Amino acid sequence: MMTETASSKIFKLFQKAKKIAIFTHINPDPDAYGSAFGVREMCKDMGKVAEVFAVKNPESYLDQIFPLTELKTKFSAEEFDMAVIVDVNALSRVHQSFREEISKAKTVVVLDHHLQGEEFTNNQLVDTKMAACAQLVAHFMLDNGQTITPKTATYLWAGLMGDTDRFLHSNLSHDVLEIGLKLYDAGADTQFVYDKMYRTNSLRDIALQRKFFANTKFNSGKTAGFTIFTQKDIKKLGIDQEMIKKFTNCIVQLDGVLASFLAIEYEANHFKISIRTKGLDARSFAIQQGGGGHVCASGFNFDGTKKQLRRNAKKWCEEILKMK
Ligand SMILES: [Mn+2]
Repeated sequence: MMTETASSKIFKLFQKAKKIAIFTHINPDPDAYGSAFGVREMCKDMGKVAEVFAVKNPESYLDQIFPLTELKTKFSAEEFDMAVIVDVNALSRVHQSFREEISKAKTVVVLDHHLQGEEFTNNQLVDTKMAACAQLVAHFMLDNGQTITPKTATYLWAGLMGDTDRFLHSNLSHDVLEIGLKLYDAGADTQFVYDKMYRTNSLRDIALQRKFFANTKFNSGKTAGFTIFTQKDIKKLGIDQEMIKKFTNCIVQLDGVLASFLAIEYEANHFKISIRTKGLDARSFAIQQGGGGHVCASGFNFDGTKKQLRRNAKKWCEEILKMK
């Protein structure tokens, strides 16, 4: 639990600033956007000028939940009093086009729930016990006497659902449910979020899911699986990376499967690997590979060809099963 003093100290910075720029990590997910737009709404309700800066991925369900047409892409530090970075605690994971200007910002604040970070600002509110950054933002608002409007509650709910996958992951806690209840009571449009995130399966989604299983290789015991999506696959399906991530959990959810890897090629020979596990320490494994994350959901990067990736993947499937 965050200390009261850290929270109120950071909140004072929000009170002082008039124009606030909000950032998040590259390839934003529901928690990234949910936290960013949640903070934006809080700032607006406080009478501030606030903008979210991000480079969005191609059209996906995220465009239907969040007002992504309002995203700003050109940031100039001198036009703002403060830069707030949510759901990421490393400047290297913020889009490259913003980094230089962020380093010139008068005040930088980080609101996050990841363990690994770079010390680039003292104004950090980081709590790794939070399942989602949106959960931390909700606490931040409530602890500092801010009313969560239905609009803000909906954004934060989407973030909370994204990072817990509707209370599915082992990051579920009393506090997650309590904050969920508070967002519900604050008027979060839970059905709207569920419809956009989980209930809308297009024919393209079904084709993608079929391709997902077709692209998955299992170890001999069928206890670990590995799925690769190359840029070629992605182009052929007419989709974007974010749409694939919707199915990240589908392999580990299979009976008997304890671990799954999903590799998505973002640039030529640059893959992002997502690990999902049941009762195995995915986080330690990811850290060994230079990545990070949570115990049951984590990730790392891999640079190399698909062939090299395949070879490594076989090894990873065996190694992760030992991560008890
Ligand atoms: Mn998050």
